[in-house]
Amino acid sequence: MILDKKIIDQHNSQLKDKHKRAFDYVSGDIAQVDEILDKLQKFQIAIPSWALGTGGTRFGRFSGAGEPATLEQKLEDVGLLHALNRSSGAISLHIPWDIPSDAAKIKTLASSLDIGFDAVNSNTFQDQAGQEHSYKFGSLHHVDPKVRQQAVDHNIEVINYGKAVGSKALTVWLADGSSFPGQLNFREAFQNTLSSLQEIYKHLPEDWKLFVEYKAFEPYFYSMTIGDWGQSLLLANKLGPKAYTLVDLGHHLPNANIEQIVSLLLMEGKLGGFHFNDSKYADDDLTAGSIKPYQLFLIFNELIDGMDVKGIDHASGLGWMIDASHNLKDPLVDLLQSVEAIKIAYAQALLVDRKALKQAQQANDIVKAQEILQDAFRTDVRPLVAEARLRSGAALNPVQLFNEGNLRSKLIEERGVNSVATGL
Ligand code: AOS
Ligand code: ZN
Ligand code: ZN
Repeated sequence: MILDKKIIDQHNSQLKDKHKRAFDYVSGDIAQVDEILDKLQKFQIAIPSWALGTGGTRFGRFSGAGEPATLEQKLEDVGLLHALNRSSGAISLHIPWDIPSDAAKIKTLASSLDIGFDAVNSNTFQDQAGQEHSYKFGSLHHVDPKVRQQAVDHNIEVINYGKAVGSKALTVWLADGSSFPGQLNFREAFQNTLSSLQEIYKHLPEDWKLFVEYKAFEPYFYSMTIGDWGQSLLLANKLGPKAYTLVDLGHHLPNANIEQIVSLLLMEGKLGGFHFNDSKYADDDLTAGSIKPYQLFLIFNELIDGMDVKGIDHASGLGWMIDASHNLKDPLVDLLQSVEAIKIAYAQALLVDRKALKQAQQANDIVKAQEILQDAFRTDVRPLVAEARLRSGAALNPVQLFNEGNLRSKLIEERGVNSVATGL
């Protein structure tokens, strides 16, 4: 491990006094501060294997140096993030990019780093070498039953890899859609998708969940066969109790009210997983909270409200994950920033005075309601998030430590400049 506990302690003792002043200042006015810190310590956000390397754009890819070239190295990267923030305790694998050929070895390595395995992801949006049928015109929705069967078989294979490492969920995201009117019969495409998913669902272990991800457009620009939360929910309801909708924040048409969507999905007991990221236009996969932090806060505000009404555990009740792609920043730094932004939004939402908000709503006191929300949003909760990290043995300022500890240079020393991650 390139990050010694001693280095973390040293870093923390340097920042200790400044942190204490900031923490005392903000916590002085918060009655339930220990309860909030406890929740912050428990809250974990899974890291997708494909975000550990530099992503590309349509126009090119400028790989960073010292990227993880193997699954073992990807686990080590997540282990490093987790050591820095104690909030990234799981990795989400993507098949075929991350095949755990020796599952026992991979599990041992993961547990030595104190990380678990989040949802496994299938890939029917690319053709793999030696594959019999092409996904050029889709996978689970395809007009040809042989192509559908091949895609179903792949998903079953992914479940088996997931079982081997101890995952408990399968995420299905389909690049199935059409770019021209008339290309597809919508009803047939939907029915084909449903029957393919039903086949996959049959192979899901008892204690597993199936997450159905939707996306408004891209790679196809006229229609997507699972294009919005309505279509995903329709499928999840028809599939059964183990199927849920997965919300990726970047998969909506511009200005969609995502907080309203998550609130209703939660109400229906059908909100399963999350792909956190941020965007200005669509599926930009930018750092969480980098463009619309107020939206992220409003989403958490609805999540907490809904989870508390239903008695759902904040830390484990839903699948929290980042889905990002970095082509300018160091991917690890970017992930640290995303986790931080998510925890900040969570902490702010925990501060909302829910009783007072309810009263304001009942009295149609709009001004009061806005004041309550914005009062929480404008509280600087960074010292709370830092204190939770300190109590968990992590770094007070993970990004600073990553840079000052020259952690990327150490990874380059180990792996070489030209080490490039597999993935998109
Ligand atoms: C694609 O737009 C989606 O967000 C998916 O979750 C996808 O599977 C992921 O980006 C990995 O390829
Ligand atoms: Zn996603
Ligand atoms: Zn996406």
